[in-house]
Amino acid sequence: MDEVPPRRAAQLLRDARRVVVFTGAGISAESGVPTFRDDLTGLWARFDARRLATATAFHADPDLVWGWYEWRRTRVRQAEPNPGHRAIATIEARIPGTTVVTQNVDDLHERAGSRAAIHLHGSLFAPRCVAAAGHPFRSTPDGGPAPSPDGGRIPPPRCASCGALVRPGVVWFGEALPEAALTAAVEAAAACDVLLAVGTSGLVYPAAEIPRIAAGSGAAVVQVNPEPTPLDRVCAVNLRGAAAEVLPSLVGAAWEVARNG
Ligand code: BJW
Repeated sequence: MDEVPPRRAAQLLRDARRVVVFTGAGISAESGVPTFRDDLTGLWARFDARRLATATAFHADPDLVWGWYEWRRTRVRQAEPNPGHRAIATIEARIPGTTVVTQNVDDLHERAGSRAAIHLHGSLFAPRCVAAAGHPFRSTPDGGPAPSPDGGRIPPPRCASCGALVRPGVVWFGEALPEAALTAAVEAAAACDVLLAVGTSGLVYPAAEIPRIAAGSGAAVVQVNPEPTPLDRVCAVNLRGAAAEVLPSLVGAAWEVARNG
């Protein structure tokens, strides 16, 4: 970490009126949800993204892809928000002009108390059919076969409205991000005083533009990540550490600063 407690970041947060918290898989790592690109523990260290996270892969082997996403959905259901998610909900409560923008497809921000997180890459909990209309699919919570990890096949259900295959409601490589979500995220980033970038490798576009847009518009970018990332150079402060430790300490320091000075 640059400083303990991170005084400069705490002061930036205390003085901010409009904050964007931009999160990636690292925020959920300490809840037991694997990241994508971490060596050894990341999903892409164990699974081939080309066979699982593209529309082509789904059409080639829908049972494989649906089974993998059911396995991940089950893992997320069993996970709990960690102190990092809860610290972000505290920032929202303290600074009403806060927007949470996440690349994550889990629901841990919501379960920690965040009100209206913008999901740039969709959700594990919003499957829809593959037809152009994309009819939402209402799943029965625990109805289907139990998912098994490492490639257990499960046939996807069919859409009750049109009979098309149901697919995970996430954004795969080569697919457009949901337009309203991306527009809202870009607008919030362009207008904020402080952007907190938490637990993202900053490698996947267009989401990775969000902190760069904030920096380019004059915001102070504060990054929380145990590792260096390509975002380091646009950051005013880099806090090297795990989100579940750094964020509660940052929030504590911000309002400690507010009380003392
Ligand atoms: C911790 C921690 C702890 C660990 N505490 N931190 C420009 C240049 C080059 C390529 C492109 C470009 N523009 C577009 C592209 C192509 C592509 C792309 O970006 N490719 C790059 C990988 C090269 N982008 C796309 O295809 C996007 N679509 C698109 O561009 O469409 C164009 C279009 C327009 C109009 C019509 C049609 C098309 C879509 C991208 C979709 C990404 N989807 C995924 C999968 C979602 C579903 C699923 O979950 O399976 O989204 S990929 C995966 O990466 C997932 C994530 O949201 C995303 C970002 O990953 P994230 O969150 O940063 O995680 P990691 O693992 O990378 O990093 C974790 C970090 O946490 C690390 O830094 C750790 O150090 C840290 N950490 N423990 C804090 N305790």
